[in-house]
Amino acid sequence: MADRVAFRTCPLCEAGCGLEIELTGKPDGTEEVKRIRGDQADVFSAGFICPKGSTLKHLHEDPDWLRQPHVKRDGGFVAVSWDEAFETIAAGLEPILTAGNRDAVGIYLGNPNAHNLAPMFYNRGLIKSIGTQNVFSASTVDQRPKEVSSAMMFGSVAVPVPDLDRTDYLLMLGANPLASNGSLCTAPDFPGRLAKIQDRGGKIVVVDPRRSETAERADQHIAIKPNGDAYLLAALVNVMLNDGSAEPGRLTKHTTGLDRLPHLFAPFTPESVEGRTGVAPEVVRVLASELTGAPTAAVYGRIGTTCQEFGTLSSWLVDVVNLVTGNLDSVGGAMFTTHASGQPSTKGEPGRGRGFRLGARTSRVSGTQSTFGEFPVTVMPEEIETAGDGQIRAMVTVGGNPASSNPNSGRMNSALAQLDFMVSVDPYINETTRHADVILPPPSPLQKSHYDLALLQFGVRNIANYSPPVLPLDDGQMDEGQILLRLTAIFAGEAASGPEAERAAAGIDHLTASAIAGAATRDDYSTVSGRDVDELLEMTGRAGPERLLDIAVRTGPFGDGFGSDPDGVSMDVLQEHPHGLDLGPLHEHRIPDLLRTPSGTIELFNEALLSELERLTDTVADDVAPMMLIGRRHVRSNNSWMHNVKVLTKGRNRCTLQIHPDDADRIGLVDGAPARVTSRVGEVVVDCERTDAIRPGVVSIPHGFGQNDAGVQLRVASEYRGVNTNLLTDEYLRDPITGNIALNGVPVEVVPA
Ligand SMILES: Nc1nc2c(c(=O)[nH]1)N[C@H]1C(S)=C(S)[C@@H](COP(=O)(O)OP(=O)(O)OC[C@H]3O[C@@H](n4cnc5c(=O)[nH]c(N)nc54)[C@H](O)[C@@H]3O)O[C@H]1N2
Ligand SMILES: Nc1nc2c(c(=O)[nH]1)N[C@H]1C(S)=C(S)[C@@H](COP(=O)(O)OP(=O)(O)OC[C@H]3O[C@@H](n4cnc5c(=O)[nH]c(N)nc54)[C@H](O)[C@@H]3O)O[C@H]1N2
Ligand code: SF4
Ligand SMILES: [Mo]
Repeated sequence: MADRVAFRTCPLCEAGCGLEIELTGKPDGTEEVKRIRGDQADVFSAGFICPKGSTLKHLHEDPDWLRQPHVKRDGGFVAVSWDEAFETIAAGLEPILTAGNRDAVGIYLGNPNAHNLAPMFYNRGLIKSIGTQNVFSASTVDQRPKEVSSAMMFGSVAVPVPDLDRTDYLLMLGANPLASNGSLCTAPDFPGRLAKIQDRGGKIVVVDPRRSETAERADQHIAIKPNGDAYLLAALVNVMLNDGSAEPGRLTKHTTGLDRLPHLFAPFTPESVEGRTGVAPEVVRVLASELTGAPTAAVYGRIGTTCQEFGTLSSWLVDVVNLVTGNLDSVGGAMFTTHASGQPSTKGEPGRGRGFRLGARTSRVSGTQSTFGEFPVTVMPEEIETAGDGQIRAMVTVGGNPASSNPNSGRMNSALAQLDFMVSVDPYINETTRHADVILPPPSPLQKSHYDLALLQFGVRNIANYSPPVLPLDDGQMDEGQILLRLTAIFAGEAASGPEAERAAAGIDHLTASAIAGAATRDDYSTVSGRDVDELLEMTGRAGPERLLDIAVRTGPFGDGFGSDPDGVSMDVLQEHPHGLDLGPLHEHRIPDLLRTPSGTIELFNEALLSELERLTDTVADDVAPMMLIGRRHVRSNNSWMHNVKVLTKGRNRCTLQIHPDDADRIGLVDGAPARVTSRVGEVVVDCERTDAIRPGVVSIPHGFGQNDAGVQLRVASEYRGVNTNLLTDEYLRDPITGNIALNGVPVEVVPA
């Protein structure tokens, strides 16, 4: 029997499932987790859970999860006090900061930041206090092309999500939610939601070079060639324009550029693109007529469409198809989530804004343009290696493992090894943090509060869900928000240790709260317009991230406006709803109010997109590489950092090279034999797995493995038989608009090893 049951949202992936956590008391007064199950009462996940969800207990108890700061001495790490760690950081940074150019410090933010409340609020202040232009994040090995295409069209990062629960027809490209549980589409129990589409007579089509777990369950699988998506989508538009079925409906009057479509899409006939897609013209024509003929339909693209050479163009084309089929912003189509804690599309004047500008800055070495204040990670190594004013000499990593997750790991590792100083906020000594001089470990997920500030923006329903920490901090641990505030204070020139440092951290927290509240009071269209900031801060009656969340939610679209709508949402209300607050299905007809473009319309074209369309036109008849590498995810792993959980890694080796039997026979590879895979940048030797699930001419290796490098202290993960596929991915193979890496479609050679 449990002594206590706690409820908490799972922070491990974008699905955000509700967990029911049973705890028992121990004689020393502390508590132990007995069992973790899906929370049947969760308003969004209704009991669904994947094999990773219950491993929050294992993460919490993992002996390799650091519980004290670690400092490198004589080549090894030793545990120290927090004050000592922060003093070491201040001393290590001193020569770099006094030299003047703040660009000498780079910062990399990894994926877990998007799943953690405190960093979502405090990282911005940290970046500001470092004062560098060298800001990098996992976004540019991931979804940046989709954010940019959305911002170009709608004026802010408003990413349409497929209305899974009401659609009649779902076309998914480069997404495998049966393994990933969904991405840029927050939908706990994605598999169940897909099954219901079929149960109600709808159809699911999956476009993927591999017959993925999702393709297996779909009604139709289209085995496209890697990088073929932009050509395929362009051909769909071509067919719809030619047969007159393209009909944006009510959005016609809210869109600029529709008249240019016929001319620009004329080159992309189903016949002309076949060489690039490997898809028969007849299949394209049927797909086009099914999309326009279905009562409602949604097109959804993910990693296979963003992490490829036409990332932004493919992402844009997904929504062009949603638009011309009349399915954008309407029920059952591709819709916009209304996020309780607010988002750019719910702030400022409805229907108009400054829009999106590409490349406010250019990088020092290669002149690569920034997006949303960041440079693509593809330029991080060259910024570290290349001497000159502004060369990166120190790095701060927060919840990221670029040495494993970023392209050309060989080069990335040697770049990180060249730094004068490095600080990592991270629980593990892994491929990246082994290069650090100081590691500052956050507590485990069970010791943190949670609210999916980032991911509920992409919900297939409007949901708000707050969880308090399940377990307290142990002696000697520090809250992740505090860690970030203390680090921020050091860059701001404040004290690194003692009560003065704590006061400085509290001061920065207060500034953060004032800034968030101030932005709302200065917004003429907000419910707290003109109110007094200090009064609002006082009214929250809370501290830290909870105070910030209270402000965000109360000034958000469902908020109580600090009194203006007594029935509205606040932290008090969220705390009264431990299973989450369901704010209903997605609202249709958000356009035009949602738009933040200068014209007040959906802007279909700009110079960058036109030049990519031209490149698409110019390359339509080109040959593709004879063998191309793509990635793969498995439900039991999570990027590079959960292979230390034994219950997840047991069983057969999942880090294999999947190869079609025809290719394997030609090359002379039997099942299980070692294959040598070579790309422009590196090579790996990996066990081969013959399977007809993959298209001939394509091989697949999952990422996040190969964690046995010297210095890595992950007892379970280091024993796993695997290789790092990012030794093969090429930092110069990228989407030209965003610089986002093309992790898929990497030309490789495969031979027996
Ligand atoms: N279990 C688990 N869940 C996760 C993660 C994890 O590592 N493990 N990671 C999380 C993260 S950070 C993210 S971003 C999401 C990603 O979520 P998804 O995008 O759904 O994840 P993937 O499984 O990588 O699916 C990408 C699919 O694209 C296919 N593909 C590759 N190249 C192409 C191409 O050129 N065209 C097309 N059409 N398809 C292509 C691949 O074969 C693969 O099936 O998953 C999240 N969830
Ligand atoms: N070949 C290939 N490479 C890929 C991908 C692919 O599909 N194929 N997918 C890409 C994608 S979509 C992504 S998002 C990136 C991810 O890239 P990264 O975010 O750089 O890497 P992760 O593997 O997610 O590593 C997360 C790090 O955060 C730490 N961590 C875990 N929990 C916490 C926490 O609560 N707080 C802090 N501070 N740290 C924590 C872990 O120890 C680990 O070091 O990988 C990319 N790499
Ligand atoms: S699908 Fe699994 S990892 Fe993702 S939130 Fe749900 S339980 Fe957690
Ligand atoms: Mo990701």
